[in-house]
Order: sequence, then C-alpha cells, then structure tokens
Amino acid sequence: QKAVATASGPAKPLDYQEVYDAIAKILDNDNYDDGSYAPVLVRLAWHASGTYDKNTNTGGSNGATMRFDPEASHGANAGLAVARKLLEPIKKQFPQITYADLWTLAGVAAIQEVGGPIIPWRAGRADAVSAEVCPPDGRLPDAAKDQRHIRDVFGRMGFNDQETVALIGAHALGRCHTDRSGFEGPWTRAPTTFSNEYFKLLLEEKWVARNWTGPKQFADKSTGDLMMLPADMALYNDRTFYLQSYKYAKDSDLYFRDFSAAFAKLLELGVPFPEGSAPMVLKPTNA
Ligand code: CCH
Repeated sequence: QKAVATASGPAKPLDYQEVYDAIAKILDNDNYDDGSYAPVLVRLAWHASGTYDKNTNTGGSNGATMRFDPEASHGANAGLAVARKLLEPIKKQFPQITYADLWTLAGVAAIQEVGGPIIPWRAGRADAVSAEVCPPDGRLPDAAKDQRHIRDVFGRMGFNDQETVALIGAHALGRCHTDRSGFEGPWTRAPTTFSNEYFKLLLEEKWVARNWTGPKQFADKSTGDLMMLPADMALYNDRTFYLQSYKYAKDSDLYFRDFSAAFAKLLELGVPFPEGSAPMVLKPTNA
C-alpha cells in the first residue's frame, strides 16, 4: 500500500482491520429493512465482481466501475446506490483505500459480522478513472430465467456447479424490494443471519407460484411469507444443483467452508494483484 508523506513524516500504512471495524460499526440500523445493511453490502460486492468474463478477462471488482454510468444505472444494480452511499464516510475516513477494495472488504465484513464464515481477503484493487472500462449490461444473472442461464452466467465467471450453488445460498440474507428488482420479500425468516437456511427452505417447503400482479415468483405454501425467484428454483429443478443444495441443507459446516472459498474467489476475479500479495484474515468484532 502507498504511504502518504505528510509534514510530520510518512503516514502509517493503512490498517485494513481498522477499516473493517469501521464498516462493522455502521451495519446495524433499526430503521432500514430488517435492521441491517449487511445484505445490501453483500449484494454490492457481488454485483461489482460478478460482471467478470473469463474469456475476455474484463469486468470484475477491479476498477469499482459501478461508480459510473452506464453501469450504475444497469437494471440489475437498482438499489445499490444505498450501499455505495453508506460507504462514503468510510472512504472519507480512510482516503487511502480504493473504492474497489472498500466495496469488496465491506462484503467480507458484512458476511462475517452476521455470523458467516471467515473470508480471506486481499487488498490491491485500483479504481478506474472513467466509464470506459464499464462492463456491458446483461452480465449479471436474470432472476426470471432457469438453470441453463444460471450455469451459463456463472460458467462465464469461471465457476463450476458446486461453487455456483454455494454462492446463490447467500440469499439466506436480505430480501427483494419491489422498487429495486420488482420482486418482493425475504428468502428466510432470519434475513440478517448468514446460514444454510436458504437450502433447507428450498428443499423442505412446498413452493407455489405467488398470486399477484408482480413478476413471476414463488411463495412457501404454508405461510406465504417467504419467496423464491424463478432463478432460485433452478437449484431445485436441476439435478446437479439439487444434489449440491441437498448437501448444503444437511451440512452447515460444509456450506460455510465452500461459501468462503467461492466468495473469496468471486471478489478476486480478474484482479491483477501485485506480486507477493497474500490474503489476510480480518477479525470479526465479536471474536
Ligand atoms: Fe442475489 N438477488 N441473485 N445473489 N442477492 C437479490 C438480492 C440479493 C439474483 C437475483 C437477486 C446472488 C445470486 C443471484 C444477494 C446476494 C447474492 C435480488 C433482489 C434479486 C432479484 C434485489 C432487490 O430487489 O433488492 C440472481 C438471479 C442470482 C443468481 O442466479 C449471489 C451469488 C449473491 C452473493 C454471493 C443478497 C445478499 C441480496 C439481498 C439484498 C438486500 O438488499 O437485501
């Protein structure tokens, strides 16, 4: 990391644990959604990274290109201004960190602070200076589509079926908002706790088409309070995805290990880290 020289001598190098702790402090807010910004920060880290195309080595978290239009206005990114704005005071407090590092670190902090696994994280992303390197629209998955599309999109990023299923299990967290995606509701009854609940519910509940005027989505037959997107149902309808989901529903430790590896990989897709850079472990605040 670059040390900034000041009148009183060289500034001390950035301590990423301090940045982590500052992010951890602003996660809770009783007046926002289910009481935490963690889910929307996880979604920001994912959408910043999931534009990666392994064939052209374009997209991905390097650059933090979602600061610019057209990417900021891509339909898939609706609502993520909330997450980007939330992190502005942290960027002001630690001007040395790049947006690209900050957004991915915030995703790590969000997962860890709501009870998820430790995610080894690396610094070294640079910020783009203009919109020229924004990825084209349409690289993130379409929630209305089925397993063929999901496999195509995650395959383009470089993920296999097992990693794809592990990543989508992040829908244990958060909810859909009608004013963002058009869909509505949470996937689990504890949307601010990281867990394998998504897989348990996907396999144990009976899912029926929701009767409403919004886009096609599914509701649990017993209460109608929970939801699945058509793309979530791909994990039920595809045999390989189903068997992997079953493993995660049965074995929470396995799920946590696999999610950690897949999410760490996601955040690093396409990033040209400096030679010798190594992943670090940031301590959860309750540890
Ligand atoms: Fe997702 N996701 N996601 N998702 N997502 C939405 C919300 C969250 C898809 C569609 C949607 C991943 C994969 C997929 C989160 C994390 C991940 C929403 C609602 C849609 C639609 C947005 C809204 O209305 O606010 C589809 C399709 C796929 C793959 O096929 C992956 C991978 C991750 C992370 C690893 C999180 C967290 C949320 C909740 C956000 C919030 O604000 O509560």
